[in-house]
Order: sequence, then C-alpha cells, then structure tokens
Amino acid sequence: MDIKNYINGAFSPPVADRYIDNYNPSNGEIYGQIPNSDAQDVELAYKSAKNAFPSWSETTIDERSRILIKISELLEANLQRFAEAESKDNGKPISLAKTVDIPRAASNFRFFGNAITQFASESHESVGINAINYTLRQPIGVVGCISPWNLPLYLFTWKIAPAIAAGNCVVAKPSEVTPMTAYLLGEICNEAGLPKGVLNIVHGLGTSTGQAIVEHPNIKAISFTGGTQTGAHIARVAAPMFKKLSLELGGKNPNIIFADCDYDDMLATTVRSSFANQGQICLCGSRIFVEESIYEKFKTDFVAKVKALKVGHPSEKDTNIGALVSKQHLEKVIQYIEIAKQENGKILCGGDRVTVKKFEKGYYLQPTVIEVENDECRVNQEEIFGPVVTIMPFTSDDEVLEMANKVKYGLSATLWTNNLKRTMRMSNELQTGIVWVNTWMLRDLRTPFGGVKASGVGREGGFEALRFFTEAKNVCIKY
Ligand code: TXE
Repeated sequence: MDIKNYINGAFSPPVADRYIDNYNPSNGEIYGQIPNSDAQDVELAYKSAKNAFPSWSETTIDERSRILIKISELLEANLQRFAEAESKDNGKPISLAKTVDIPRAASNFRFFGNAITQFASESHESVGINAINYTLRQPIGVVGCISPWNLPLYLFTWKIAPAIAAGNCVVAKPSEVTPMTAYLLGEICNEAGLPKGVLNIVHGLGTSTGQAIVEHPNIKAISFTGGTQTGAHIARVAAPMFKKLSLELGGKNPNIIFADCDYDDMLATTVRSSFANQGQICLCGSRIFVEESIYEKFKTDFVAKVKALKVGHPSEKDTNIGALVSKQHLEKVIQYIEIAKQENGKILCGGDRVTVKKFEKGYYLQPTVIEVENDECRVNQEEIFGPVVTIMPFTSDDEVLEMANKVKYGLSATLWTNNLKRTMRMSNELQTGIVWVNTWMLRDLRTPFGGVKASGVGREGGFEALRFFTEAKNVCIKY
C-alpha cells in the first residue's frame, strides 16, 4: 500500500515525486512506498498550518475538546484496522497493538481533549501597590512533532494531541520505518471534523524531511522522541533559532530486585519489562540487578520463563515476541550480543536469530539474557533497544545505587522491595525522571514523563505538555 502526505486536509504526493520503500519486518518484504519529502513539502505543510492557525487558536476550548474526543472515538471504532496496520508495519504482536498501542493513541486524544478544559493559569495580586498580574498561556503557532518507530501511533499522538488541544497547528513526521498508522490518522481527523491545516503529516527520512522541519525558521517548537544522537543533533540545529525543545531520548534503565519483594509478581513483571515490544521500549528495564541471596534462584526461574516465550509471526495469537523493526536494527542488536561475548558476558539463553516457518526472511531474534561480570561493560552501558537484558548480583543498597546511576542515561528505574525506608531512599537518589516501585510502565497520563542526563530535556504528559505547547505571557495592570 502506497501512502501520501496529509497537507491541508488532503492527501498529496511529494513535490519531487521521490519515494522510499516500506518493509514488512515479519517477512522482510517491501509492501509499499512512502514519500521521501523534502523542504518543499515541509514548506507546503508549514503554510497550511500557518493559514489554519488564526482560526484554530480562536476556536473555543469546548469545540477543540469535542473534536479531539471525536478523533479518540473514531480510533476506537477502527481498532482492528489500526492494530493490523501497526503490527504489519512494525513487527509487533497484533495482540500488543490491539491492547496497548491503539487504545493508548485513542486515550491520548481523549485525555488532552479533557485536560484542555481544565488547564488554567495563575494570577498574582501585587498587594499594597494596586497592581494585578495575570498569566496568559498562548499557543505558540506552528510546531513540529517528530516521532520514532517503536510505538508509532502511540508516541505520534502523545505529541500531536496536546499540541492541537492547546491551539497550535502542527507539522508532524512519523518515523519513515513505521509510517502507516500516521497515514491512516489523516482520514480519521477529516472524519472527526478537524479543520484543514491544523494537522499536517509529512513522510520521509529524518535527514531530509525531519531536518527540514527542525531547520524551518518559523516552526517555533520541536517535540522529538528518538535516539540520543539524533536529539543532540536537533538541539544543535534548533539552538541558534531559540526554539522550544522537548527531547525524549534513549534509556538504559535499571531493574533493581531486592530479596524482600513479592517474588512471583516481580518475576512475571520482569519478563514483561525486559521483552515487551521485543525490548524496543525506551522504558524497558534492560539492566537487571538482583540481591545476592536470591540471585541463583532468580536466574533459574527467569531463564526458564524467558525460554518459554514464543517468538513468532506477529499475527498469531500466541506470539509473545514478534519481529524486530528493521534489518538494520536487527543487525545492531546482534552486534551487541557479539560484543557481550567478547566482554566475557555469559549468554544464559537466546542469542540467535529465529527462523519462522513461511516467514524465513523476517527479522526475528530469541529473547536473550546475558550474565555480566561488571556493570561497566558496553552491553551494560549502551542502549541496545532490543530483546536483550543483562543480569548481575549486588550485595548492598549503596552498591546497587551506585551501579544504577553509573550510566549516561536517566529515563526510568524499577525497584522491587517491600521495605519503606529503602523505597524512600532509593527513589530519592536514583538519577532518573521516573521511578516505578513494585510495578512497571503503569501510566497515569497526568504525570510528568521524561528523563534526565542523556535521556533528554523537558517533560511530556498532563499539564507539562500543555505548558510546553504554550507561551506564558505576563500581563501587569496597575489600577
Ligand atoms: O532513531 P532516530 P533510530 C534509540 C534506539 C535506537 C536508536 C536509533 O537505541 O537503536 O535510538 O534509532 C527522525 N532531524 N531510540 O535511528 O533516527 C527519524 O526520521 C530531524 C530510542 O531509528 O532518532 C524518526 O522520525 N529528525 C527511542 C525520529 O527522528 C530526524 C525510540 C527518530 O529516529 C533526524 C527510537 C534529523 N536530522 C530509537 N534524523 C525512544 N526514546 O523511545 C532522524 N530523525
């Protein structure tokens, strides 16, 4: 299926008529073409957004809210179709797309459709000098949203929904690796009555389409989720133009397991936090630290559970692990398994490609558990972003805290313990934007989401996102 750009409410081919192949990771075959848009297409998208802005920014909150909630309902009504498209484009099990990706994309629109009706700003009375200050929260204008391939529609809408709820118009680019559900979203927006030009979607490579969005002098804010290197590059390009930036980047998250935890719950959740979405979630707990007294037991139980996971075609109901997103990504992950071996890492299970019958060219890999000797080896420090985790024992709170913090990333951490004192100390001292205690990826969309250190700058979610997508203006009236 070939796809087109969505500009000013219409579907159009790229001006230069250049395309890139779209692969189905489950069988390695090309199944469509996507536009490789350039600066001319981005300019068209920008103009359409700019023209829509005066009217959209003056549209009542009730009306914006109504349209966002309508988009949410239409996504829910099209759940099966969107889940199939997401699974085919990305390689993820259809069961996951159906229970997580698409419902969550719908929630994003519903959530921000509601949140905007509650968003308020402050006023400050300057007592004794007869002055009152109030803050306006004005939409920025035209903003850029650039998203990755791991949770395609889920992360795309996580940016777009707050941007348009706050009254902005958007030029958005999904990952060129997984463009399909973003393409389908255009139809839904038209059906929901979103005015033309409020959302424009341009497809293409990061280095051409994405770069043109970031370089555009009048796209005043960029919300980006993707790799840390790309984030650093975007920051360099955007800084001289003083753009507002929200960057959600990589992670290398510790999963810290104490002997006093609820063992069965921890074990089942740890399988998920290690391998959900083939390990391709920035929140996956890819470094597992286990208290020495339960280390051997955990190792045996965990490896047994991981070996029981079924790697298979994404459309099959009992598949736990689908295909990795692309050939290049599969090769990158395999390379890390080789690095682990050179570093004396012990492969406890997995490590090899899987051939799925009838889909021999698909990008399948066994879920892999590597026992490492020290926490400073490369596989324990660098983001692999695949179905690969490391495990090692620890003996004290101080030791594990130090190891947990000794990486360049700081997105999230998971803690398994029933000790309150320990919970409080650890969650205060872990250098991450998110700490989960006795759970993983339990999301409340009102909470701030994002990381510290090389995991990015800024926070998404709730009012944080609405603050990002608005400019605060103070008005001071003397009376
Ligand atoms: O991401 P990129 P890649 C990590 C993960 C992965 C690595 C690289 O470790 O292996 O990043 O993945 C667009 N100007 N994460 O290379 O390139 C690109 O087109 C503007 C973590 O696939 O960062 C896509 O839409 N845009 C992560 C988006 O950026 C540019 C999720 C992300 O792609 C651009 C994905 C440019 N110059 C990967 N270059 C997470 N935090 O969840 C690329 N893009």
